[in-house]
Amino acid sequence: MTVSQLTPPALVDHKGLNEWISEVAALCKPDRIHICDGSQSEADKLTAEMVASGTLIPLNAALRPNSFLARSDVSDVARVEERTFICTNQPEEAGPTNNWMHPKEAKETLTKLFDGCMRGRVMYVIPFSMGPLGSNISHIGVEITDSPYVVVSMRMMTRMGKAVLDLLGADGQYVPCLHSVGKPLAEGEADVSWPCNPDTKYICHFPDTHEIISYGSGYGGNALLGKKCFALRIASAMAHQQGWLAEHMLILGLESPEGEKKYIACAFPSACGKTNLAMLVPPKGLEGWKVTTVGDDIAWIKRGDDNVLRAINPEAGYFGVAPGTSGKTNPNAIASLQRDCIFTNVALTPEGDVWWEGLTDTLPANLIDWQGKEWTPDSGRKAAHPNARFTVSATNCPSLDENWDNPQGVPISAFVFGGRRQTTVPLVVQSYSWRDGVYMGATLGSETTAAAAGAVGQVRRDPMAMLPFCGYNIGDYFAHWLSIGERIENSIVDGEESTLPLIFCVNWFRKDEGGDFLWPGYGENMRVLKWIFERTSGAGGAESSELGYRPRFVDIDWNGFDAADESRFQSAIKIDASEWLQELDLQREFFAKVGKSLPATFTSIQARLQERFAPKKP
Ligand code: O2Y
Ligand code: MN
Repeated sequence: MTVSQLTPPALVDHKGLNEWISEVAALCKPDRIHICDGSQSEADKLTAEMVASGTLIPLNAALRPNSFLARSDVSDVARVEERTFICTNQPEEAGPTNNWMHPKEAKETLTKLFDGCMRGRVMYVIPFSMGPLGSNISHIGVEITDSPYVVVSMRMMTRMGKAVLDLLGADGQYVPCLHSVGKPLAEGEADVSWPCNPDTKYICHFPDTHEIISYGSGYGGNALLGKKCFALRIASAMAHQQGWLAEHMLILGLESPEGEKKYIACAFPSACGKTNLAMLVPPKGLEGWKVTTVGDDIAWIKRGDDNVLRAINPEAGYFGVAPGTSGKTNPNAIASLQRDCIFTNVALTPEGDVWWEGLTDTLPANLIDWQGKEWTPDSGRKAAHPNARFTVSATNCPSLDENWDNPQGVPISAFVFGGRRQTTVPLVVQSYSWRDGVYMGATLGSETTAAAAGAVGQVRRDPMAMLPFCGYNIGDYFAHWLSIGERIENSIVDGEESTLPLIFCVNWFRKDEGGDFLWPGYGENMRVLKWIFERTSGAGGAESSELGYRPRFVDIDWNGFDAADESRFQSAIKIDASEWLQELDLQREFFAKVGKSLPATFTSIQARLQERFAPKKP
C-alpha cells in the first residue's frame, strides 16, 4: 500500500487506532504500512528480508536451527538512561531520579524529528498484549515502528498479532508506542545493516496520557517498547494510579519434594544474575526440589478479591545478557538457546555458531567479533559486547512454569530484594514487617560493575531495582508500596491468616578479606530459597537481629554441600554495627535526594535502626 492509499478504507476495526495509524503515517511518510498479524509466515518473510539486507546473519542451521546474528551500530548497544525522559507537567511528578521534560516541549521536538523519518521504509503496526491474552492483570499496547528487527523481536517477547487486535475490538484501550530508528532513506539510497541515529536519541514517556515515543535507537530496551518503556515506566505510573504494582522482578515457582508449591518475586539490579536465578537448577543434595520460571525480568502484580497478590510475567520471551551465560551458570538458558533465537552483538565462530565470554572455559582460536572484525585470544579486546543479548521465546525454556501463561497469575508468597555488595549486607534476612521490608527494598544498593558507567565498586542506590524504570516520583512510589501493604492488612478480618507476602533481602556477593566470595551462588542459592520457602510456611528456624530474622547455621539445609563451613556462613550472615552505621549515612544521603516526598515512615524506621546500631547512652 502506498502513502496515497493510506486514508480509508480502514486498516483495522478500531476507530481510534485507525486514526492514530493515519496520523503517524501522514507525519512519518513511510513507503507503505504493514499491520502485523503475528503469523509464522510473516516472521519468516521479514527474517528473509533482513538476511537479504544484511541486518541478520543466518547461523549454521545444523548447529542452531532458525537462528540469527544481528550486529548493531557501535553507537547503539544499550539503553540510554541519559536520553530517557519522563514527560509530566511538573518536574516534581517525575521526581529527582528521572530526567524530566515538559510534554509540550517533548511533543514539539519529537514531531519535528518524526516528520518524514520513515521515508524509504515500511511502517509496521504491532498489536501486542503484555501478559496472557484477556487476563485482567494484562494490558494491551500497539507499537508503530520502522524496524523489522523490532517486529520479529516483539513476536518473541510479547503475545503479538491478530488475536490482540481481535481482543481490542472496536474500542478497547491500548498504550500507543511510537518508534523510529531515525534514519530516513533518500530516493535510491542503500540502507545500512543496522539503521539508527547515532547523534539523536529520545526515549520519552508520557505517564499522564500513557504514551511512549522513542527515536533514534534500534536496540533492546530503547526499541522493544513493550519491555522497559511500557511494562515498567508507563505501567508503574498506571499501577500507582490504579492500585497495583509493576516491578523489575523475576517470578519463580518453588516446589518441595512433597509437592507443595510457592511463588516468589525477586528484584535485582542489572548484572546480579536475575535470569540465572529465575532458571535455577537445584544443587546436589536438593534434587527433590523444583524451580520453575514464570518470568526473568518483570512482574505485574494485582490484588485479587481474595486479598492475595497475584503476579503475571507481562513478557513472553527473554532478552538476556549473553556474556557469562554458560552450562555452569545457567543450563536452562543454554538449553533455551538451541534454536529459534536472535543473538545481538555476540561473536561468530568459523562453523557459523555463536560465542561469548564465559560460554566455554577455553577460548576459541579465532572468531569474528561483535563488530565483524577478525578476533583471536590475544586481540586484547572482548569478542562479544558486554551487553550482547539473546532473544528467545519463553516456550523454549525447559524450566518454564506450568502457570506462566495463566490469566489468573500466580499467588506471591514472598518478595526478595537483592543487590551486589562485597560487604555489609548479610546473605539473607527477613524483614520484621511489611513496612520494614519496603524500607529494605527502598534502600537497596548495588556496586557498579565494569559493564556499567561510572567508577567500579561504588554503591549506587537502586530502590527496588527500579531506579532507571520508575515512571514517576520515587518518593510517591515508596508511599505506594506502603499503601499496598496497608490496604491488604486492613482488609484482613481478625483471626484470619495474613495474605501479605513476606519480604526478604539477599546478597550473594559478599566477599572475605582475601576477596573471595563467601557464598558460592548459582544453584547453591537454592539453599537460601528453601529457607525462604520454609519461612513462608511458618516453618524454618531463625534468630532475631538488628535488621530482621536471619537463619542460623542449623536453619539452612546443607545436604550435599561440599564442605559446609560454619565460619564462612557466619561471615556471610554477619551484621556489623560499624559497617551499618556507614550504610545508614549512605541511606540518609539518598533520602535527602528524594526530598519532601520521602514517606515519614522511613525516617522513623531509620531512627530505630540508628538506635539499634548506636544506642544512645542514658
Ligand atoms: O540494554 C538494553 O537495551 C536492555 S536492558 C535489559 C534487558 C533485559 C532485561 N533487563 C534489562 C535491564 O537493564 O534491566
Ligand atoms: Mn531488567
